[in-house]
Amino acid sequence: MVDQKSRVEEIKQILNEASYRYYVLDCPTMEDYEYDRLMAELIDLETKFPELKTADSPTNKIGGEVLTKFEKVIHSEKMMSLADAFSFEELNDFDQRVRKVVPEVTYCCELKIDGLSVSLKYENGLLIQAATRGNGIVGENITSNAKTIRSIPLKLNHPETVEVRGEIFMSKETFHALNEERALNEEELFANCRNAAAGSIRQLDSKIAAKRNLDAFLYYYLNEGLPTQIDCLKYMQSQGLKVNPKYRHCHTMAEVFEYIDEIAKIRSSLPYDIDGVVIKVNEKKFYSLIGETVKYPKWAIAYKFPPEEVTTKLNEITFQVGRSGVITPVANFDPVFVQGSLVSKATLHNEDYIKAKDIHLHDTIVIRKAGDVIPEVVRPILELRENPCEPFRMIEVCPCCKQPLVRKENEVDYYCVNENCKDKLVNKIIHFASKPAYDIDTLGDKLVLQLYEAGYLKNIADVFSLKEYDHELISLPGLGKKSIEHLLEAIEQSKKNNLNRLVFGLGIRHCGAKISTLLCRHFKTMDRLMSASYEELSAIADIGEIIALEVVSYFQKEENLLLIDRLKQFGLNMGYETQEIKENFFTNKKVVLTGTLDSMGRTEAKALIEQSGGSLSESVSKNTDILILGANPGSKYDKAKALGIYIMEEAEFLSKIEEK
Ligand code: 1X8
Repeated sequence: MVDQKSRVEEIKQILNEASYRYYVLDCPTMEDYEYDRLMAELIDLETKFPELKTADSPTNKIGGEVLTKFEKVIHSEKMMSLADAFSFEELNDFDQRVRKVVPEVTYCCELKIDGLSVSLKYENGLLIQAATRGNGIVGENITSNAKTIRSIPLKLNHPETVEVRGEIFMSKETFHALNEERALNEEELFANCRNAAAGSIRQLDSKIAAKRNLDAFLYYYLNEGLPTQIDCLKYMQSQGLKVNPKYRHCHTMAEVFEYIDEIAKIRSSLPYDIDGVVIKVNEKKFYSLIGETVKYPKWAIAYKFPPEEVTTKLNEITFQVGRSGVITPVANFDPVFVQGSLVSKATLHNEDYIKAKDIHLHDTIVIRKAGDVIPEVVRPILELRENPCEPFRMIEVCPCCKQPLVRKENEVDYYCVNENCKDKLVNKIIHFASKPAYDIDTLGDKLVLQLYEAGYLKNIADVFSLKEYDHELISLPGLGKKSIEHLLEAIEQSKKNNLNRLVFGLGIRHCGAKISTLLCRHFKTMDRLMSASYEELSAIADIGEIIALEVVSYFQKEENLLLIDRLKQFGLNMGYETQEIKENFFTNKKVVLTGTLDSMGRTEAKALIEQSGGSLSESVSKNTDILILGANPGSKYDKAKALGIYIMEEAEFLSKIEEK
């Protein structure tokens, strides 16, 4: 036993040292097979003698714990976000604000890693807890997953009780490999490194998280005692914590700008994604003097790089036919990576847009992500245009049914006005079945197209006659007995839907989900809505003349009346029921929301509170009953705390709504 104990200690030390050299210092000193062999021996010894397994054993890095959910963790100190700056001018403003308080500061500049923030707690040198940022006040306990990250030491070099904070991320290489594997398995791809890292750290099975090869850089050291940020970074390194080496001590803004310019040049060649540079006052003694807002410290700022622009070749402009018949030109280009994801198409909106940007076929074009998500064509590079060809010409016939297109007066869009155009009909049915409309989730886009092509679906009402063909449907490729049963059951169930879903699903022009609900709340039944006059409609708050005209004209058309008649015969709910509100937690309560919620937007939260008999107000006062706390809360949080108002987090809000 004594022998085994010393052997375990020996292997642990060798493996931990090897890991540190490999993952923290980026300087491997041991062959993989040697590492694996020692690891296997250690697993074997720990299985035979479980009492020899310790918290810092490298076998923890393999994962093993499977959770049912992540527990909440209240951060001992709020995890703040950073104020953003998008120009050097804004950085100069920051510098002036700082120097007004303390003229003699220097700055520590670091890379801003595009991952997810983490807090690590070490007790007497042992990692005891890892938590996500969450809303800054409450995060999730991700200890078992964080322990599998090989650059996060389970034990510090010198025993100490301390909290450190940093960023968990996935390298570009790991991200591409993971997506390749997912593509092979026909799994949904991650859009970028950050999403892949976030998805991996939220795995309940730590063995899966362990395989994702996550990494981490640490950048905050929450112990007092070290006078500067640079000292903290150096000390963290000496403790075995992984610190990004590209930090720099800058004494003037000119030096800061030089640093930013240098980083911008090497950004794309870094093995991980960064989205900017963090500039922190270096001298920690000034932090309390400079202070903080409720959201972020005033002694630090994040300079965000302008959106990454890449060039590619425009190969083709194709055209899509929307459910209203609107024709949308789409740029098809050589696939390129933009801000971490591969794109090959972008909307060109309409003819005017293409002409204004002077985009020609086969141009070299500049692409970027608008709002960081949707790719857009910024401009063509005119200097690279080869043998100038004809400028873009809009098509004159529908790409689907070949009928002539119509450009309506005062509109930029062209329309296919053929009511029997296949793409139009298919897209109408897809819209009807979609989640925000009639929400028949088993009836997805591909199935709608398949059922249309097989002759079973021509319009919305045909969805409800599918059950008459159940025996025939089974013979369609890819459809089994079970899936048909599920589909037909979901269709039957959907008939109980409230009227607002049907009205939205009809696809009346300008009637989105919100307007449809407004109309139904007012008229209560389909019959009353159908017979509403233009005057009645336009008298409703938020219903303008254009919408009123569209509604009246929709219900004047013979084919629409026939469609609704058929839907009635199929037994669809034609009424809008507002449930009697049962007395519940929110009844007559004045609620305020601060920050953003993960699961819904403000409008939806408002609707839920109102449906529960409560009301949502903008600001906190002594009359406020409840504050709902979202991510990045504002000053409302501090005010509510000071007034002793009941504060609930998103999880509690959701469970209270559920209870109701
Ligand atoms: C966020 C980040 C910080 C740093 C790097 N990457 C981030 N994403 C850094 O300080 N080097 S600081 C920070 C924050 O305070 N929210």
